[in-house]
Amino acid sequence: PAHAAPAGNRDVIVHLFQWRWESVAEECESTLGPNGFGAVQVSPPQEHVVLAGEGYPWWQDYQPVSYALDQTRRGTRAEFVDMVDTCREAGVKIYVDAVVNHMSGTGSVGSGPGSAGSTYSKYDYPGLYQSQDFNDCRRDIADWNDKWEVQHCELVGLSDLRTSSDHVRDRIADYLNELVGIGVAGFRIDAAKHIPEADVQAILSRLDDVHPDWGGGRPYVFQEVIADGTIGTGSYTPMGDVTEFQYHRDISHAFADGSIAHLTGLGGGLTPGDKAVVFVANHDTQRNDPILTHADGARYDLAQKFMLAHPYGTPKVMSSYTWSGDPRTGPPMDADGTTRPTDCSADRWVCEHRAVAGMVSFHNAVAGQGIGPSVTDGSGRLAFARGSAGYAAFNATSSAWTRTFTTGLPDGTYCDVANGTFVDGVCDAPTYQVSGGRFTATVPADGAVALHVEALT
Ligand code: LAG
Ligand code: CA
Repeated sequence: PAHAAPAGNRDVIVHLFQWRWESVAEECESTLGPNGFGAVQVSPPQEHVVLAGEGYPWWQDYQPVSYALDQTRRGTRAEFVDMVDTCREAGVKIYVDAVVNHMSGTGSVGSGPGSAGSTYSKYDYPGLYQSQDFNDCRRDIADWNDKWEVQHCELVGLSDLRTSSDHVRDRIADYLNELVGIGVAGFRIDAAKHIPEADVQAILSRLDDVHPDWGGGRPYVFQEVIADGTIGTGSYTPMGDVTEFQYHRDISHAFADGSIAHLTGLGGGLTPGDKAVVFVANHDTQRNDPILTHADGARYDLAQKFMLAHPYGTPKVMSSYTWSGDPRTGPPMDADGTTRPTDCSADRWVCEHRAVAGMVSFHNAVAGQGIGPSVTDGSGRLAFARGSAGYAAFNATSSAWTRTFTTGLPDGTYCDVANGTFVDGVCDAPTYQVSGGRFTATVPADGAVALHVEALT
C-alpha cells in the first residue's frame, strides 16, 4: 500500500452507503487505511430486485432474490473480491450488510428477473427457497407489542424466512460463509430483531473463521435491533454486538439543540459500551426520522467528531448521498439503474466521513483511556481529556470559544486532528503548542479542537 497503516486498535466502522465496490476499494487505499478506519459497512452484495418502475430506489438491495454475488447495481463478483483484497491490504475490514430475515416483497413487481438474471416470485426462489421455507403468517406485522408477530410475520410485506428450519439456516450460512471465504470479516445482521434469537444463534454457530490476516476467529457481528418495550438489545447481546438507537437519539438531539455540556456521561444506562454500535444517523434515520443529518452541515460533522472522541461504544460513521424531495431516490446512477462510481466532489455524494477522518486517529490513540477531567462553558461547550493520551474541545454554539485548557498531555507541538488529518507524519491541519500541560485555543463556532499523543509533529 502507498501508506503505512497506523498500528493499534482499529474498530471504527464507516458505512459507505450505496458505493460501488471499485469506489470502496479506492477509498480504502487513499483515505480509510491511512487514517486508521477499521472497517467499511458495504451495502448488501446479494442479487436483488430491480424496480425500474420506481426509478431504481436504494432499497432494492433489501429485497434479496438469490445469494448470487454477480451482480448487483454496485458491480460484479470479481469487483467485490478485488475490493475485499484491496481493503485488507490497506488494513481495512469489510463488513457485509446481511439481509437474511426475508426475501422480496410485492413492491412494484411481484416477480421477475433479479439483478443477476434469476427468476423468482414472492415465496418462490428456484433452487434456493420454496413456499415451505417461509413462515405461515403471510401478512404484515400488525401488533408490534407481540414478540411472536414481530419475529414471524412480514416486515413491510417482505416474505419472512422460516429461520427455524435447518434448510433455511444452512442456506443463509452457506451465503455468509462464501463471503467469509472471500475475506469478509464481519456482518451487520439486517432486521435482527425480526429473527428469533435462537435462530440468529443457530445461523452464527455455522460460520467459519475469518481470514488469518484478521487473526482467525469468529466473524465480527453487529445486529440491527431497534429496541422497544417488546424486544430489547439485551436479548441479542449474547450473540454479538447490537445497534444502540437510543445513543443515536441522545447525541443527535444534544447537538441539534446545542445542549452538550452533560455528554461526558453519554451512554450511561444504555447497552454496555463493549456491545454497542453507535451512530449519529444511519441510512434509515436520515430519511424516516431525521434529527441531525448531513443536511445540517457543520453541526452534524461536530456530532460525528464527538462520537469518535467519546469512549462509549463502537462508532459507525455515516457517509451519504443527497436527494431532493423523494427519500426513495437512489444514488447517482446510469439510465439502467447501475450505480455510478463515487466522486466526492461531484454528483450527489456527500462523503462526510472525510470531514471526520482525522478524528479516527484520535479514537484509536486514546483507546482504553477514561474520560475526564472535563470543563464546560454554558450548555453548548464541553472539553475533556482522555487520560494523558488526548484532549478534545467541542463548541456547539454560534460563537467562537477561546480559553486555555489544562491537559495531561506531554509538552510538544500537536496536530489538530479535528480540523485535518495526520498521515505518515504529515499534519494537514492547524497545530497547537502544549506547554506545562496547557494550551490556548479558539474553538470555532460549530467546531472542535482535538490533540493526541500519536499526532505530535
Ligand atoms: C432494515 N432494517 O431492519 C433496513 O435497514 C431498511 O432499510 C429496510 O427497509 C428494512 N429493514 C428491510 O430490510 C427498506 C426500505 C423500505 C423497503 C424495504 C424493502 O426502508 O421502504 O420497502 O427496504 O425494499 C419497500 C416499500 C414497501 C414495500 C416493500 C416490499 O417501501 O412499501 O412493502 O418494499 O415490496
Ligand atoms: Ca422473521
